[in-house]
Amino acid sequence: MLNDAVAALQNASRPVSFSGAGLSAESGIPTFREAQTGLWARYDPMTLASPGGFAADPELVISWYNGRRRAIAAAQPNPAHLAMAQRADIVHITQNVDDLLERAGAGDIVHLHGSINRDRCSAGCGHREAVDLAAPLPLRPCPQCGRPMRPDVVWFGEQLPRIEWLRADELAAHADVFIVIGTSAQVYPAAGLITTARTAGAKIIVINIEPGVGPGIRLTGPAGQIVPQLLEP
Ligand code: BV8
Repeated sequence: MLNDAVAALQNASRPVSFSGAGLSAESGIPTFREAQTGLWARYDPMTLASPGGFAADPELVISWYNGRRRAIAAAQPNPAHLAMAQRADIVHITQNVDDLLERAGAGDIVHLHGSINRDRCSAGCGHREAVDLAAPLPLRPCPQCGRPMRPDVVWFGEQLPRIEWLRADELAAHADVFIVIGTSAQVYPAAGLITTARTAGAKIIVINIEPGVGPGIRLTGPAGQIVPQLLEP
């Protein structure tokens, strides 16, 4: 299976990767659907990562994000991030909001669900600010308009950023190899990119710690082990 995947990638002219939370799991970042631990165990991430959750308790949501920010600041890119960063021929589409691919040195990354290392005005006045992940600020007013600042990520029920979505859709529709790394493929429209790529004739390579079913070449195991074997044969 690995040899088939390596051969497919060696013959590819338009390879694209599509990653989810499993890519950052070995950097110590809990995946989105892993049971939340500690004080967050009683909260549903689907609620916290939503406009309704923020409206109901903005301070709770900001402290959830700031805990994730500090964990990401303390994390390091793992061998999967580093191997992906070495392949400038592969465009990386990710659902992840962390900056581990950037910190690994990857250049061309399409963040479908935004980035946790930025805040934006919750009222949409356009103000954005970089966030120091190691020392994130508490809930605070937008310096432009006074409404609360929020993480610059896409919450459930919110549209994906138009430019990133259109680019990702175009990439999936023209990829000849589509490498799916560490995602449960349950969140749409992002997960629909896999069908787009397959329908367009791309060879699908799926890397996941869980043995799955479905078409394509399935490489079962941790991304930190499998991705370097695939990208640095
Ligand atoms: C939209 C940013 C429409 C925030 C995220 C009801 C109401 C509203 C919307 C909906 C609804 N019902 C359905 C929807 C659509 C909804 C959706 O798809 N819901 C799902 C849950 C059914 N989608 C949306 O709401 C999207 N917007 O539809 O807008 C619209 C239209 C018009 C006008 C207005 C609106 C927006 C979705 C974006 C949500 N934001 N993140 C934040 O992070 O705080 S999504 C979140 O889930 C993360 O980004 C995460 O990446 C993503 C997907 O999850 P995965 O990455 O796959 O992570 P998961 O834990 O699930 O899986 C990990 C995988 O890794 C597993 O397979 C595991 O086996 C594997 N793994 C683990 N360890 C390893 C590993 N693999 C390899 N190696 C390892 N070591």
